[in-house]
Amino acid sequence: MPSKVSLTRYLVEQQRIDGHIPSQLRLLLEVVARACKSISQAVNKGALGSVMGSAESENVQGEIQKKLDIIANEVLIEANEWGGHLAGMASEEMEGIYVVPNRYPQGEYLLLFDPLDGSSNIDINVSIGTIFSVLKMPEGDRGVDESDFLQAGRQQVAAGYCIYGPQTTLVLTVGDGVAMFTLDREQGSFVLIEENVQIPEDTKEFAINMSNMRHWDEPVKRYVDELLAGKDGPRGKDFNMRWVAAMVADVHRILCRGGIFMYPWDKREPEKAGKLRLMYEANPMSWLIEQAGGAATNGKQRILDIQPGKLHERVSVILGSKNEVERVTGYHLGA
Ligand code: AFP
Repeated sequence: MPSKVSLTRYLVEQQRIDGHIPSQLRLLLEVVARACKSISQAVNKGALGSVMGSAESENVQGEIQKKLDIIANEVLIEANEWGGHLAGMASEEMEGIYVVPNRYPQGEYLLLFDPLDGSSNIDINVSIGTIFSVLKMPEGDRGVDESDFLQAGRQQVAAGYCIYGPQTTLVLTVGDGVAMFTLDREQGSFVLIEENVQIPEDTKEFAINMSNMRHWDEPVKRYVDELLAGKDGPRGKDFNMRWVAAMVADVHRILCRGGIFMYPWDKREPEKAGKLRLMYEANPMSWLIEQAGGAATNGKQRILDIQPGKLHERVSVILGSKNEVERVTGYHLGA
């Protein structure tokens, strides 16, 4: 490809040359990217745009919503509802699904998103992001309902995120590897910065919220203890730790230089499978990670094979450099 390739051109080539995506999906991804551009502008304005702080509401997970959570959700709904590519949407911030009103043309795709991941970082000017996942409506289905969304992650047809950090970067897979595009604010377009992103199989960097250590399950404790033991321990090398408290930023670091990210099940709320959401966070991120040569499990099973039972299902997440993920998974399976 030539030196400066826009997202539009990349998608057209995916459609035309490689035959990977139908035109409706290409147009849908362009709309998602445009919405991310608007969210990026709102994020950049910060206090100058009156977008900081909490709204006086809770989302379906019982978490206090930030003003930007609500703004980002509205931007994504409004940008996508009339384009004719979608049948419905589901968001971490909304209790039920959003069916595209019948005054607009109906499409064959379903869009799921976490409009603003890492909300606790908004007010302190640290990276946050939008995560999205695209599924196809089941064949022959007439009329959208929640059950149409309950598809395993391996059935995604596109997935990605947009990180709002020092740069705004959109990371995408349509099942043909992972590509990264940085927003060129002067041109107003996303420009390809890397194709065929690959995660090293080994790493010396891990990401986990260590304050939960006393609540972890035995296999996670064993694994992290071994990392902490460093050069003199069973792993024979020193490990470094990072935790941004925004999955989007931790996963972005792993796609850039490897590492392992864990938000495992723990004993704080044992009835919950984990903290992170399967459909809005774990599935899109797991597909990106696998497409970049990494692995993603819930400790026992490949995340992309989990059959969701409900829209807001939670899951334990272990993803990143392949050999490390296999090791922790092995500990869970008793190896
Ligand atoms: P928020 O969007 O509610 O801030 O949650 C972010 C998140 O779901 C995920 O992006 C982080 O990895 C994780 O929560 C951080 O959780 P802790 O605050 O428990 O470390």
